[in-house]
Amino acid sequence: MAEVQRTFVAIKPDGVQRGLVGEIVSRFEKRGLKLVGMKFMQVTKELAETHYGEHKGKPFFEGLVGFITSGPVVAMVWEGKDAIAIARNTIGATNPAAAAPGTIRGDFAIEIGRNIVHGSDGPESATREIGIFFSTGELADNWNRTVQCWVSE
Ligand code: D4T
Repeated sequence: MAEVQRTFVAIKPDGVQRGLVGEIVSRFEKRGLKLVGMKFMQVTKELAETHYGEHKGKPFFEGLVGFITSGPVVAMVWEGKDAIAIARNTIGATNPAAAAPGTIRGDFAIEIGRNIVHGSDGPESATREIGIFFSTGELADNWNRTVQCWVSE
């Protein structure tokens, strides 16, 4: 039986600027995940450097921090069975040039520095990223998604 997980997903500044917020949120809703957190926010340099800490020192790090702080993002937490892998395969490969059609990146992006959405890559990063972006009180998990019985057995 798959484990119920939470994952952190963010629509990056390019996704917001391109008017793709509704489209992207809709894909996670339609897939069957439950929304437990969402906010429209400006990422500070400090938050960006913490979030992308594993990439510090890499050649693309400064550009990545500059990009993610260049405009507002939509930060979200989605919950469901195997939510981390499901969100990742809804998003598609990191490099949109290699992302399958039907995935968000495969449908809306063409290069890695403008890949419009982020999704946690494992349970540890999901916990870490949710903790960086949300306080406990900002998560609204005391609701039943009534269609859930039609999504999961
Ligand atoms: P994010 O974190 O944005 O969801 O991307 P991934 O989890 O799919 O991929 P990642 O951590 O390896 O990369 C983080 C972020 O850095 C950008 N990037 C990455 C880049 O601009 N150039 C590069 O060469 C790489 C490897 C894209 C995503």
